[in-house]
Amino acid sequence: MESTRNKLIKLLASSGDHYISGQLLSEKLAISRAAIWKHMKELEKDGYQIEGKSKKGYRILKFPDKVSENTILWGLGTQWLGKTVIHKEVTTSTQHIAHQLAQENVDHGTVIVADEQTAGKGRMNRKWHSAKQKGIWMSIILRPNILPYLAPQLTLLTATVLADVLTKDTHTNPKIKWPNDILINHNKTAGILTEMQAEQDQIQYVVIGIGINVNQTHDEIPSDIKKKATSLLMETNKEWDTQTLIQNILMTFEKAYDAYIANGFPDVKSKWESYGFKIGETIHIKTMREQWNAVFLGIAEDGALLTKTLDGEMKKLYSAEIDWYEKGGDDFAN
Ligand code: BT5
Repeated sequence: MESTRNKLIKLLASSGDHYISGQLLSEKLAISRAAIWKHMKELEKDGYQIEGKSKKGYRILKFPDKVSENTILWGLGTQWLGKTVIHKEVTTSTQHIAHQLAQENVDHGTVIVADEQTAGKGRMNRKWHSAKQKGIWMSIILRPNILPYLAPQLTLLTATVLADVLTKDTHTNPKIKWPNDILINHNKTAGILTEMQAEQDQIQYVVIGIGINVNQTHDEIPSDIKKKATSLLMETNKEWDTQTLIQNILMTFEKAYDAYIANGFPDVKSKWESYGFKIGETIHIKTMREQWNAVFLGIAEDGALLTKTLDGEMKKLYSAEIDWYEKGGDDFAN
């Protein structure tokens, strides 16, 4: 059920610059005027600036520019995703919190968002830089009724969601580098980390971690990733409201996920391939033990990387790192 706070924000927002009287608010929300005043004080803590004038009523002067549980929930048009949002100003990693909560049986669709992570992580425990209020650092808990071996498809699905939202909202031209990187102009803007807890043929839960560089300037990108990372600000010369992006990601994710559960992987595969980086070109593939060059054909029905080696052998890969050959250079860039 929608909370009183959400209803209150909606009423205030819908009256725009006009005042809405305390009397009317208390009638519509069926609470006392003292209770309304208390809610107003709470909203101010979330960064809303509200003007209250005697005889006239209340109006919003400024919407929050910081993320909080309430500001994400407000205006979030989803059915099940993000109905519980947990926001932390600072945490080690939203993945850690998500695992703890998932083991305590929180709902499918619970979302954890942080302003800053002190131990943000990538795959194989690599470091993920997550500076304060510079990006989106969030984890989604899912309890999908699919076989565990299909869980990597959720990474590919998430990548298409991020690519869709970035294309639509920021008018950039994102590409997906298999399996989990979103690149803009060849540089990494976002990464996805899918972790799973499963028993035999049943998934207990999946945590999808999403990291997006939003408002870092070139100088704020840490030196170890300067050559290969970018942010939305750097690509568009514009600061972006992380809250709106989070809401759009959650709304787009919910639709894509529901369609995937209903119809399977084919639509995700074709969308992924429409954003796929270097499809049809020669890439460099590295696994723990070997490395070689091959033509990247696309992704298989199960989400694996589909390649053809230079001597014509088709190969499906489930776990590998890929680089690409920069024309005219001696090196493979990553
Ligand atoms: C990823 O791993 O790309 C997955 C990143 C997932 C981050 C999210 S944030 C919310 C949630 N909580 C977490 O703790 N994690 C998830 P991988 O493909 O392994 O890439 C890691 C590599 O990307 C690092 O080794 C660096 O080279 C590079 N890198 C680190 N921080 C970066 C950043 N902010 N932007 C771009 N590249 C970065």
